Amino acid sequence: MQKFHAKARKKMMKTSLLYPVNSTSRRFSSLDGMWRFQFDPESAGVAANWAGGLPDSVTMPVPASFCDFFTDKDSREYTGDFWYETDFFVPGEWQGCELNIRFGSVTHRARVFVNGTEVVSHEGGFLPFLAPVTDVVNYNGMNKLVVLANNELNEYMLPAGTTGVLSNGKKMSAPYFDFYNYAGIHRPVKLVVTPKESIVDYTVSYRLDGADAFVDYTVETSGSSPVAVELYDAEGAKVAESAGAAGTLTVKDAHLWNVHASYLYKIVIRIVDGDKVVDEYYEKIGIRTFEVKNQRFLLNGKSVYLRGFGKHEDADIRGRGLDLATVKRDFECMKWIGANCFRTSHYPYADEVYQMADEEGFLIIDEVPAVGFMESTMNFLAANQGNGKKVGWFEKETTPQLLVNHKQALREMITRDKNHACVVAWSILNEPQCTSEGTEAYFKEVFDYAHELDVQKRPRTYAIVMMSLPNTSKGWQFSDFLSLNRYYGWYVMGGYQMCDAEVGFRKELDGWQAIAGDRPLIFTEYGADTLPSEHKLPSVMWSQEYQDEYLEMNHRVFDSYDFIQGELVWNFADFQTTEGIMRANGNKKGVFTRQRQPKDAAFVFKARWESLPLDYKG
Ligand code: BDP
Repeated sequence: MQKFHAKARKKMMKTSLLYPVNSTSRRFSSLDGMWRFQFDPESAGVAANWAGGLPDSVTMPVPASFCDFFTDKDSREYTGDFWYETDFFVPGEWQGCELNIRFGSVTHRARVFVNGTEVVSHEGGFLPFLAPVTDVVNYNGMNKLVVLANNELNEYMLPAGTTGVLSNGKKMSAPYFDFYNYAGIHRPVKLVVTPKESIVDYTVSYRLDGADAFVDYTVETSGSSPVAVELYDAEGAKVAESAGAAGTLTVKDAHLWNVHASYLYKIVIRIVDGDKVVDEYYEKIGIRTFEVKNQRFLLNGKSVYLRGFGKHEDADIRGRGLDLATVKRDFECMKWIGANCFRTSHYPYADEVYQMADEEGFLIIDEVPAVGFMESTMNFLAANQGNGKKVGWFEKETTPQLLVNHKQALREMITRDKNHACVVAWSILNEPQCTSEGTEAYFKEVFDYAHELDVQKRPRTYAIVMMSLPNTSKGWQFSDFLSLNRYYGWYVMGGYQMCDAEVGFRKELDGWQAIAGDRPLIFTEYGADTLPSEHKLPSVMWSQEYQDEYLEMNHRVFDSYDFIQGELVWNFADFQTTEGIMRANGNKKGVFTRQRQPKDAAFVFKARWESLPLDYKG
């Protein structure tokens, strides 16, 4: 692997993660399309000056995972360095502006070269970053953009895993997580043009007062010229304005954003110089409050019972690459079935997913890629992984670097997603090993950091793994609400033992109820692998009938505990994983198939979720 290090930025200006828009002062152009691509198994490309152009490339669409296009196994499973290349034109009239190339995500790490000069490197495969190119592009001419990426896994990155070498000398990633290690330029690439003095970031938070609302805002700019802010309603009428980089917009008779009843205002932010507009940015925002109180989730002060899914960004052929058609279909399926919430398991999704959730009135529990933090033979179900040693995950020599990467991911996720109405909670980890001594210090650090970063102080949680119990887990105390991943009736006491599973499940829940205090509890995972081809009467595990019976038992249990305030089934759709004896060409716990068609269980959910009032158990 060639060196991937966080390059010292030439300018110490904070990177802007604002979603690109065109406005009176801003331009962006898409660089998506058919790029060129080459594997670099020897990590020889930097020394051989591939930054100046790839010597022997194939075509490759962007955005997409590279893996599933190939028809040979070595290419699909390729682990190591790989390169992308394209050319782009920069108009002469952009001279004097700031130019950045925004990558929605490159998995898992990238170094970016423009016209042979390295402009940025970035660690982390699920969040955007900017490559500053103002000083390296040819104006009124063509430019070469080359990206060196790498998909190796290690124990101090998010998500965690290892990289081994096969007997044929090929590197192979071994994820400690249960989704395929898809890699590539996964999200849109845009050339973003802003004025020299520009809006870098803004933050909103809300207070409700009877029928009125107060929108408290702050704006960060790269200069010192005055800032003006306006708010427009959905019909385009101006409803509030304010001057200054921090202030309050007062909205009379505010139309609140709600579940399945979205209402979006448009915030317009300007840097002004007398009559002149120096920079202008705008975005849609929804006015709402969200809090945890007395074992309830309160949206705009009213109780809401969460129902929906843990999801993945995963589909045929394109892998984890953004595909707006799949995003659209997913939302239509989720509306049809009566869901109101999903967790972005196990990583932050593409910007466009949150925009859609804002528009459709869905609640999101936003998760950083802190998954695979578990040292055990379960890493992850495949026989060749994990060394069986029981070492606390947060007491390893890799922990300090892991913490740095974890905080970076939290910072980037919260910076990017904080203004979305749909984002109501942060999930700080998924199924960490959290029973050993080092847990508390690590958890305190990341949970406090999320709180510090979020002006809205959204509730924080993490998904608690099976066998991590109230009396053994050292992590749950940091959560504002409890999130359990539980598989009673599947991994534990499945099939004919279903009655024992129910007894065991209730016993465990009694324990959580005793310690929960004001915290509500939700299920961030429960589910059973189900092959859409299999029917069996009476049921057996893997049949559609069994999935229905499993769900019936789980829901009976949920309904008998008042403090259970949400059910996010695992998973929305079948998804690809590493191959192995525990997985039948992927994880089949989907309520929908990978092609987004319903299994029988989808009708069980539709009947249930449509019959439960929004404020069920409120
Ligand atoms: C949990 C993980 C999830 C897996 C799921 C399963 O959080 O990523 O896909 O279980 O086993 O351990 O299906």
